[in-house]
Amino acid sequence: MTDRVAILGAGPSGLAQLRAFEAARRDGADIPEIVCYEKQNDWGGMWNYTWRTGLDAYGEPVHGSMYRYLWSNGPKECLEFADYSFEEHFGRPIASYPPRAVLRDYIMGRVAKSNVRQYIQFNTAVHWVAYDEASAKFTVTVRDLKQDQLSSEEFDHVIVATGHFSTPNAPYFAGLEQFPGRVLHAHDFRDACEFAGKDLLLIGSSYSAEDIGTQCHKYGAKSVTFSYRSKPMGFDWPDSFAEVPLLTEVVDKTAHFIDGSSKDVDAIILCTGYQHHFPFLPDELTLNTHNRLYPEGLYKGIVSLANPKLIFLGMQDQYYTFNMFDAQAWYARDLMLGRIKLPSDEAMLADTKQWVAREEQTANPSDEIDFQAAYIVDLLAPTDYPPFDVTAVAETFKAWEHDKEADILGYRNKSYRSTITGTQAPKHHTHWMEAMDDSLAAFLHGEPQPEKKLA
Ligand code: FAD
Ligand code: NA7
Repeated sequence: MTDRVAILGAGPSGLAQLRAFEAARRDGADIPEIVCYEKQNDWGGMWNYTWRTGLDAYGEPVHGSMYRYLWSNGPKECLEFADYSFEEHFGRPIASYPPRAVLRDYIMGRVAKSNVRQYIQFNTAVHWVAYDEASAKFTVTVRDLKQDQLSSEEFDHVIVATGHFSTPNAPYFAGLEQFPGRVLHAHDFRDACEFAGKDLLLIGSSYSAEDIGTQCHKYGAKSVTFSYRSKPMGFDWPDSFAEVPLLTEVVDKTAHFIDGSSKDVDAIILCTGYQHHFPFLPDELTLNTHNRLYPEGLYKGIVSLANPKLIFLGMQDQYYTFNMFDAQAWYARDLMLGRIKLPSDEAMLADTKQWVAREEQTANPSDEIDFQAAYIVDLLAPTDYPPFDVTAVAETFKAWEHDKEADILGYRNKSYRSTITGTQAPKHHTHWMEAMDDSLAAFLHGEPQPEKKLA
């Protein structure tokens, strides 16, 4: 096959694309020539922890938004690969909520067993993608960060797998510039210990606010106040937490809220989400969307309606993660191998509109989970991805939602059954609130830490 494919990014989505091609190659298929560009010095994407914030060693924006002590915020049974179980990777069943290093090890384990690393050019940042109608080819311009050199190559397809949780959405609030403490976005949050003994204000009411707030509490924050724009999270928080409506202004250390209440705080963390940001794409190829389950402009949630040879992976708001990226990558691979044919532009637009309309009918997390499950079932139908009970995973997601509602600080002590192996996960040796060491060694081999009794 003479086609050339560029994969931008070697995080879970880019690696899923490499794995999908590798599976076809092993089955005897003729696969295209692949080049994967990754600006970090290793694969793993968001799951690589970095202490850096702002710019990296070469002046590129730091990709990482993950922080120390980050544990999976959903059961691992909901993100398990159908072709590589946790049990296969670790050689035994493990608990349902692993910390970051353990999940990273799992993602890496699958690709390390194939020879796909050879396709990746590390320390290489994509700077521009152009499409030429006459030749029907893309030109991808990259900078070799170590050599500080630009170069360009031509491709028939471009897969954008650069993630969308790296460029902060950072709104302004009056008085922030005179606030005497730290003001930061969740993207730059690294270590909860910095905030021990402090009164914290977190703006936002979604995953980042919830998780950073609970981490800070776990590592000794004095109080955590969440300020919401639309609605509170509504969990049964311990006494040192509060949920208040939106911040209006900050005067010295005092935060004022729209209901007239106020609170003196030591630091402010903007947990206000991220922008889909593609500085390497021209206007006519870019994806304009907010964080939603079915971004407009993408047929099957992946194929650009602006140019169907341009594919985006992982651009959805995510319940399903790694296994959804696999479904997308298998579908995208089969398009590029000619196994799946695209319908007319009109049919692609009509199909996309009906999914977008369907998303708009969702009213609660349970509907959203069912919606994303239906999307994945639709994607997988024409592919040879191994059997994967998407609906059973949706039920596990609903159990997770329920367990969170019941106990926001204790839900990570629960365990669930793998739909891939049928194994019920063992309980972890230590309750999450007492598990202060988030290393792989402590998780897999650590001694149980006794549960502290509340005074
Ligand atoms: P990413 O992992 O973001 O990878 C994108 C890759 O593209 C990176 O390696 C980056 O360096 C590279 N890249 C970007 N721009 C360029 C460029 N111009 N040139 C070259 N390379 C580039 N998911 C879960 O399943 N469970 C969790 O518990 C969970 N917790 C999360 C916590 C936080 C704080 C965040 C931010 C996300 C969390 N997620 C979680 C979601 C997470 O984003 C996905 O699991 C997954 O990492 C997405 O994979 P991706 O490959 O699409 O993007
Ligand atoms: P999300 O899930 O996109 O949520 C963003 C939150 O920020 C949400 O509560 C928004 O409120 C809030 N927001 C956005 N803009 C504003 C302004 N201007 N003022 C106040 N509040 C605002 O992002 P997260 O970072 O929580 O999660 C992203 C990923 O990171 C996720 O997959 C996790 O696993 C980790 P809204 O509800 O829209 O009113």
